[in-house]
Amino acid sequence: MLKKVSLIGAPTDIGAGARGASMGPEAMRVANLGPILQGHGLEVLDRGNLIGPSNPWLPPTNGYRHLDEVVAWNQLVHDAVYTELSDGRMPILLGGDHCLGLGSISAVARHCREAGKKLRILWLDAHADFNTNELTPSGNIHGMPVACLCGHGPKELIEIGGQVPAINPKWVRQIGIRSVDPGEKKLVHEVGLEVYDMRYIDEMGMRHTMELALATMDVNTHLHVSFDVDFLDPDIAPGVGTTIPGGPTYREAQLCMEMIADTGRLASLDVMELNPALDVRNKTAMVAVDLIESLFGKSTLMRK
Ligand code: HAR
Ligand code: MN
Ligand code: MN
Ligand code: MN
Repeated sequence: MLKKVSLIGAPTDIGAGARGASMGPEAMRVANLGPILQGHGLEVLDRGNLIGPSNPWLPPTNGYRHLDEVVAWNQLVHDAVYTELSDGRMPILLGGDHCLGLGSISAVARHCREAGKKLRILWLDAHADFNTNELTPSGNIHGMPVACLCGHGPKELIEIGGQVPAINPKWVRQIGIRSVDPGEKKLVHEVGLEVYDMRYIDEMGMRHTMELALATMDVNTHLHVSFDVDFLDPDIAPGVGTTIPGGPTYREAQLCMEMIADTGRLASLDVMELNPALDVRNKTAMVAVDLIESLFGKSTLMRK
């Protein structure tokens, strides 16, 4: 069966602490994402870019920076992702900062609810993105989407998917985490999020980590991957707004993607936080495209 995918550009840095993620979608296109996926036998439609409010670059109010604009962008993303899923196509959201994971995953959760599918979410990130307006050190909403999805956040945001909470924290596995704020860490423990942090990956290895993170999936599972490019070690991925040292190497990241591909359950994807203003000759975009190829089954394996 021909797999149909749709690229959705969301050119905004509305939830971020640095400008530039708004250029992410175009950098992914320049790195040839569409044609490369076609080369792997996928039918690729580029839906172009969503058009939302510009970034007024204001300080936070009530612990949120640009809340109204973040709501507007997430509503646009929700509707676009939901439309593709309803059409039987796999949405690939090209961010844009990670606040948009809320719009994307709330749409995926709605689709799964209606289709009677079991949802699993892999959150690949250096950060837990589980802040609230009271816990956040910055007010930047890209540090809050997982909390919002789990029902901790402002009404306008948490209601976007039509049900509060949009997801159960038990559906989430976070991988690569190495920067969590003190209050955020407490809340992550309270809700019982399954987190494979870098210490775990260092000690147990990526293979064992992914075996656990991908367990409990079955033929009825919709697997969503939310790939924050700052998941990767800054040595291979400098083009992000919030680099944190000590991330997965190129080989570890490849194995992670290959093991996801092996499940055959990938059904939606976000590629977030790519910041071309901070990149070096688009190399982070090229690494991201290379890893996405692995996610769709490119393999360096010799064995049959
Ligand atoms: N935890 C910090 C904050 O909330 C930094 C969040 C950075 N988030 C991202 N996305 N880059 O993962 O301000
Ligand atoms: Mn479906
Ligand atoms: Mn993130
Ligand atoms: Mn991050």
